[in-house]
Amino acid sequence: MAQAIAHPNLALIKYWGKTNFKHNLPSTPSLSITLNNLTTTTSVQIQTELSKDQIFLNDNLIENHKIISFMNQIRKLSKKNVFTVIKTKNNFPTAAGYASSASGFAALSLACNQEFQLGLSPKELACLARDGSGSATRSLSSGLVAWKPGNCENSFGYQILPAHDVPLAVFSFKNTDNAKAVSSTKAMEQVRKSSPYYDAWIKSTTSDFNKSLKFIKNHQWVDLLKLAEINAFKMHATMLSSQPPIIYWEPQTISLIKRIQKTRQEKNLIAYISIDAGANIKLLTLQSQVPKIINTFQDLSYTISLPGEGAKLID
Ligand code: 2P0
Repeated sequence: MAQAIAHPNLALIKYWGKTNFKHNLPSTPSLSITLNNLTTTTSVQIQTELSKDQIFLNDNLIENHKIISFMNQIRKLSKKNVFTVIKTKNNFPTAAGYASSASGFAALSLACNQEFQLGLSPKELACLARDGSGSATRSLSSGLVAWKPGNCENSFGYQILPAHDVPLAVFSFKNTDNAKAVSSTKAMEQVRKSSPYYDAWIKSTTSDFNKSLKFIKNHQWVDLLKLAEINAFKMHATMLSSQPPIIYWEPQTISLIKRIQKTRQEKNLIAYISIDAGANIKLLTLQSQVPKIINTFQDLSYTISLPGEGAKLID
């Protein structure tokens, strides 16, 4: 049996749009921060008597076509026609509002590499994780992680700065329990097909990505966070302009956006907003501002994450 852990990541510059669906090749470069305290633990065990994979999520037997098709790819790669028991657990406090596909496929790729003795290099592993779910390629690495468009062999997540050199913190607020109406895979495709702003988004976010690398190099952390907020809203603008429009936000999302914008001005806080394909808000700040932010949002429920490590095998 092989077992691995991985953390989710939050994109500061968003992956939104694909050039290839089978391999999750992105049309946009992205930049993310791996988050330390949210964890997926996944074990994979080959069991020769099985005739299909058995997948357990938090102890419940589930059907998951994305995992099955990923395991088919592993069987092909390894030339071993065997099935497995996969047990995966998320420790995510429900308050976090993170999808588990990034940490899930990062941990699964690592565990499969070991259990099937694939002998993949870190780059090959990062491409394999990307095939499972695009954002998973970024969860293999620690700290700030970039991922550029390219082909099957050269589009993968790579570290820009290790976790201990990144002075940022992320508050994940829980606004709503509503399940996502449209998956991000589907939403990306709808936007590509129907938003008149899609080409402008790709151009603009590519420029944001290049700026973000400069900000990191110069330690312009506040500039980086401001840019991340602008980038997240631009991504949502592509959804509002698609047909039919995709609106992930709930009324609580808007009220928290307004509150953060108002409070940061009044109290001179470093507090910027990021929102993924969902209704929950992430507040981006500097670690030195964490006590002030805690003090300001005492009435709300949230999780605080610091920059985290990449995926690794465990005993
Ligand atoms: C991101 N998202 O960069 C962006 C921002 C959501 C909004 O990566 O289709 O679950 O499996 O490649 O990785 C969510 O997309 O999509 C995502 P697939 P994935 O974090």
